[in-house]
Amino acid sequence: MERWKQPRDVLDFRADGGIGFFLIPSTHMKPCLLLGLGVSLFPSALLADLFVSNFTAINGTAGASGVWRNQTTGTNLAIPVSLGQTGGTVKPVDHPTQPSRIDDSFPWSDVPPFFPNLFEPNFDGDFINIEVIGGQTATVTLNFNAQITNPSISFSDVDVDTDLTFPPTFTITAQSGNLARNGNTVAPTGASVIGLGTRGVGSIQFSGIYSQIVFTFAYGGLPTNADRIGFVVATTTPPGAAPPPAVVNLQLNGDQVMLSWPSGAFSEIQSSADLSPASWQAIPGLDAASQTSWSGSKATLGPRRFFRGVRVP
Ligand SMILES: [Ca+2]
Ligand SMILES: [Ca+2]
Ligand SMILES: [Ca+2]
Repeated sequence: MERWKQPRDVLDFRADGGIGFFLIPSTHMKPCLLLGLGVSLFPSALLADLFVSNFTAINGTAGASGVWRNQTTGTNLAIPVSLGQTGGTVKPVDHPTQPSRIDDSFPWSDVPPFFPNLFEPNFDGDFINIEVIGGQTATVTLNFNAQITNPSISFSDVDVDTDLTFPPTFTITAQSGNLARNGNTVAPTGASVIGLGTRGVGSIQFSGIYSQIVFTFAYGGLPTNADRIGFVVATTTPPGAAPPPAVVNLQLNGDQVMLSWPSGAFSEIQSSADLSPASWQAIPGLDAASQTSWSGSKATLGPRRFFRGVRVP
């Protein structure tokens, strides 16, 4: 049943040794988009359980943490969810006028004129309230610690001067409410919603399997102003076990150092003579995304060399 609660968010109504070759654990520098599935507009899954991000703690101004929750059965899962951000401020739960909500009380519910598709899904959940000063941009990362199929993210209270941008590897299939999309950038249309005026409210549907959602929150207002937005993530597919991270294998064969890795696991294989972060460089001439092996001579590589696989946007 759709409920006629207003998603009214008063938060913004204020003014607003020796010779050796080493492998380093591979790093994933971009969200793991593992698989693309063709799915159309906001599928109605009336019989499926709803799984949502359930935050249980605000960790200073930089982030929040919690677990996945089966909203249908009211059961928390033993799968952590974490949120980190740079460039903005996560508001505390005890802020007198602009709190984050982690007590599952925020009504992500439809109101006219966007009934019945302002938010999808509709449920009482959390509202992680992130503030960005005019002219600044925050980068928000949600780590799922699981494979999440076809997630949606719902937003409330997005200023008309705010852009929300997702990486080009993310596949967005739909948006609801008064949100409009240009490529992977979402912004309010300016159409009015009861209780919120022209501020953006609605959900964004992704297709595919994601272990992470990343977006930038850029507020183009004056530096004396700030925008605050809240959001929550949901899916109707049970969170799947996260796959083990891909690794680069190393073998020595005479003078040859031989590397191999799973097809498509990395966009670059990097090497370095030491572990200083600035020293890593992609192996020249190697397209790691389409190739699965590489070899080089120890004589050329020098007395010590480290290797790692990396995914970059
Ligand atoms: Ca919660
Ligand atoms: Ca709805
Ligand atoms: Ca706002």
